[in-house]
Amino acid sequence: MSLQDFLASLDALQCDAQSAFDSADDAESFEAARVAFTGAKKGRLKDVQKQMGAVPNEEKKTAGLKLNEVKSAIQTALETAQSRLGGGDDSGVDPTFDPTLPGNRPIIGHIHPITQTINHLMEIMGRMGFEAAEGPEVEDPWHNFVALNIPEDHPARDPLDNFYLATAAAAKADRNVEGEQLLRSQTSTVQIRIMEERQPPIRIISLGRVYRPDQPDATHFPMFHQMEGLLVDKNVTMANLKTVLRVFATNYLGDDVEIRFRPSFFPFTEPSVEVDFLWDGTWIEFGGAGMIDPNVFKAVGYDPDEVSGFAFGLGVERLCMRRHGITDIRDLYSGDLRFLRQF
Ligand code: FA5
Repeated sequence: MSLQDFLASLDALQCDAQSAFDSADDAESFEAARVAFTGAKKGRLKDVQKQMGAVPNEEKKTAGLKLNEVKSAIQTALETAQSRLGGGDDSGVDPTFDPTLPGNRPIIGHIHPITQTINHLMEIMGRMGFEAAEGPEVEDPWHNFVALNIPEDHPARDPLDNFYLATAAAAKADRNVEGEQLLRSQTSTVQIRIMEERQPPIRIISLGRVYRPDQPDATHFPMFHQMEGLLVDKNVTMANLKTVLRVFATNYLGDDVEIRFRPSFFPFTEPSVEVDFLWDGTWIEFGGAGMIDPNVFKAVGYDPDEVSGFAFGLGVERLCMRRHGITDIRDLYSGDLRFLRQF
């Protein structure tokens, strides 16, 4: 068969197939056209393809190219007819899709119990007029220690009790850069930052993460949260501190909570106390508190003869655990959703 004859039969095939698919107006006529032109056994395309064997070898390349063109034109005509008639794969409807089956329930996000506790604490303290304030988690020794009346040789500054950061350059030189910057070990840093920025009267709380290289156990974790409170004004007394903490505790844990101050020591408060709450028959230490030390007022440029104030710092995890009956702090950070979804 000459190349010309082969190309002519391809043209005729394309022309006939095009008009058959274009004029198909129901499933039956479409199916008839499909079998007649593209059918695996008796389809005309198959026949013409067979004839290519008779085209001289040196002209087979041209013949093959044309054959592919015609094949894809017929396929396009078939698909166009198919989608016009609303059937087949192009309809966009998956034939295995059953709209009557129940849907997949989406997984709804969940607020972590510590975040829920933080929101709750802010709400209670907000009702007593305490405004939320924030400070950085990476701190300098001035805000974490010096301004808080913690001198250079104080054990609280020991490298073993803090997460000091190595600067890139110092780390490269393998130098000990203790004292440069650290992850804050307490939220009391925010007291300093706020007093440096503002003048009294001040009434703030700060809720955030703090870090200590503590061995994890049921009540300790190396990263935990504190709620810092600071009130500075004129004639502030220890009775004001106790009232604020009592109102807080009864709002958070219930009317039957009792509060106890135990004498203690913090370099930045004088006098200082440990704050315990009695709840469900047990006394538990929730944090520390006291009247702001005159040296702290001096460090931020306040006159200690003019102003007075109190501060407290409570462990947020301990508060959350007490309220929800959680017995191991590590459960809060295990990432186990079966545990977290309970709250
Ligand atoms: C302080 O951090 C003082 N800054 C508190 C303070 C503020 C005193 C203002 C006076 C004025 P302390 O180190 O005791 O204090 O920690 C306070 C509370 O944090 C503890 O009572 C406890 O509830 C919690 N806490 C301490 N270490 C951990 C830990 N590793 N994991 C979980 N909670 C902790």
